Amino acid sequence: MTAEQSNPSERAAETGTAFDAVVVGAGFAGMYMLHCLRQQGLSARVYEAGGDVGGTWYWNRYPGARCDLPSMQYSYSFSEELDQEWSWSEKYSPQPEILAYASHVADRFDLRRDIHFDTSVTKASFDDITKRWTVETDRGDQVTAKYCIMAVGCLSATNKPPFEGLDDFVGPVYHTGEWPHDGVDFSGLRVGVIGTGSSAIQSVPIIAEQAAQLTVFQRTATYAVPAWNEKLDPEFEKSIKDDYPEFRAKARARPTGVYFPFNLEPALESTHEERIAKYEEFWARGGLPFLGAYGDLLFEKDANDTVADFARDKIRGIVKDPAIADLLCPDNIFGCKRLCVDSGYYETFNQPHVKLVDVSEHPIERFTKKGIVTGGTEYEFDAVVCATGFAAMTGSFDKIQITGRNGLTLAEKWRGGPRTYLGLSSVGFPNLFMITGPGSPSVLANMIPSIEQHVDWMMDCIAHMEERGADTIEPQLAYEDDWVEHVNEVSKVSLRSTCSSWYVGANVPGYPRVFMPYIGGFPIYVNRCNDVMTGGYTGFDISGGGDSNAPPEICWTEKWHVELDMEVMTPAMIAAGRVPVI
Ligand code: N01
Repeated sequence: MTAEQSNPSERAAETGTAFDAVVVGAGFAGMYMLHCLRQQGLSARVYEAGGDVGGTWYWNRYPGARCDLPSMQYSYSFSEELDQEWSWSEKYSPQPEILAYASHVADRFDLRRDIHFDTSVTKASFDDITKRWTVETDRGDQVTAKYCIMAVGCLSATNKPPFEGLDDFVGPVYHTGEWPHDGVDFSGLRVGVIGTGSSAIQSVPIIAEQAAQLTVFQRTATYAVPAWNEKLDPEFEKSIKDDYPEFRAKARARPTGVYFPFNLEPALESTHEERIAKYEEFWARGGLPFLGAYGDLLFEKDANDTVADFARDKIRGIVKDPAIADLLCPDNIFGCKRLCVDSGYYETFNQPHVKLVDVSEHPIERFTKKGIVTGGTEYEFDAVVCATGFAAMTGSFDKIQITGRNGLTLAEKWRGGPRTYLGLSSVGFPNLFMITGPGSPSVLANMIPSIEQHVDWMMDCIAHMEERGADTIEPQLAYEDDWVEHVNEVSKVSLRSTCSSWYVGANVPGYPRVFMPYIGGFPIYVNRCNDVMTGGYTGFDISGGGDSNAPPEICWTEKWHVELDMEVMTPAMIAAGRVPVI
């Protein structure tokens, strides 16, 4: 094969270790980024810590793991052919199927040849003279690239509380986010589960089916709405596929990037009877859309109280032992922590071999050889599952020593909380892009369109840079400060900012409490990104290449020219930052 025939990545590899772009992570973000870089004829190397593609879906193989957004929407939209050829088996597809989808995408677009698996990036450093990033890995690779793209995921760095005596425990300890690939058979075992977030809510009913005894340690009770998952109806699938682009466009115009029924009316303007009827209607639909029963649930405490009462009544209606039901009833804001979607979670506690232990007042003291001690009691186990979540949004960045201009590290810069311009990049780190970084809608929107929008924006930006022969792009401090302030201000409007959730970093001891994702609504954010781009990258300094901040001539992301769906937003709501994001 001649040099002309080989692809750009191969040419770079042949000539050394210099790439146009290095991408960290081969989950849905890194995969799409690689595909787009190739489309633009750029050379790229992707590093992935896992043994294959899929990111979060590669690691989170715990029993019951599945998507809690409809699979017809939680999927890539960039290829009409891909949309048409892939079929989901269920409304909310299970983890193995989502991983199979990622694998199919990797095969279909021949992605794996530019991905180095089982390789973790340890360092990324910017050289102000060469204007390039040097990226190092735990396998001794050292490569350089003009662009460094962090596709590290928002919920990837596992949170493992440093329980005293953990190593003394003789049985296995699993984390839901690092589940063994061969699965775990809990048959006949005494199992302890720590945590009651989404991962526990999904896994507890399945573990209970196998285990001889199951004990769940609950620090904070959790609201969960039934999934009512079901096989995907072929007629429904066909109706979507008949005009998938139109359906995707409708979803992009919604505050969460997900299309489902939404009622804008305020709960407080309905009577008690009307509210109960509405909640029953939305409960029967199930899942996260339940939060769309009324438009003010996440903004007015009195409105939230009505839905919280309804949910508690549901728990009490399911759980037979009133004392256990009381323990399972949360007393905090409904939907303040991320709402969970369940299939038989509360019902599990009606089984005689399942126990609930409240550790809200008496935290887990320590592990022993035989089990866990709390409140002066030792609980004996054969195996323990930590469903203790993630160091969200910033944890994956923390794992890499990222050094920008003048030796500034990202960890130092973010010590008081993440600081970005639009969640895309950060002052002091030229040409470093973050896919769904803190300060973008990310975890408060459908992750896959969020990823696609970021990647498309970055590709437009890179094309603009390359056309002009520019060297670097970096946000201006004033714009970054304004954006951080805006993200913070908008979050205060929502009740979501008021509780100890992973959205604010409260689940990891020592983390600063800052509301990290942008809660102002996906399409509003998208339009802001568009305005920045069409304004000639307003708020960014572009160095080299003449008049680099001139408005760009090309913009191949037409699909992101989103008209807001005003059926679910009003101008007054937008002005007040009260856009309902579930
Ligand atoms: O983690 P979590 P997760 N002692 O942080 C408890 C996404 N996801 O993995 O609430 C005792 O929600 C902690 O208690 P508290 C989704 O976005 C999606 O379940 O901090 N308990 C909490 O109960 C989700 O929100 C799906 O008081 C301790 C639990 O551990 C996000 O990932 C499925 C403790 C952690 O809950 C994270 O979910 C799964 C300690 N020392 C996950 N430390 C889908 O369906 C922590 N806890 C798509």
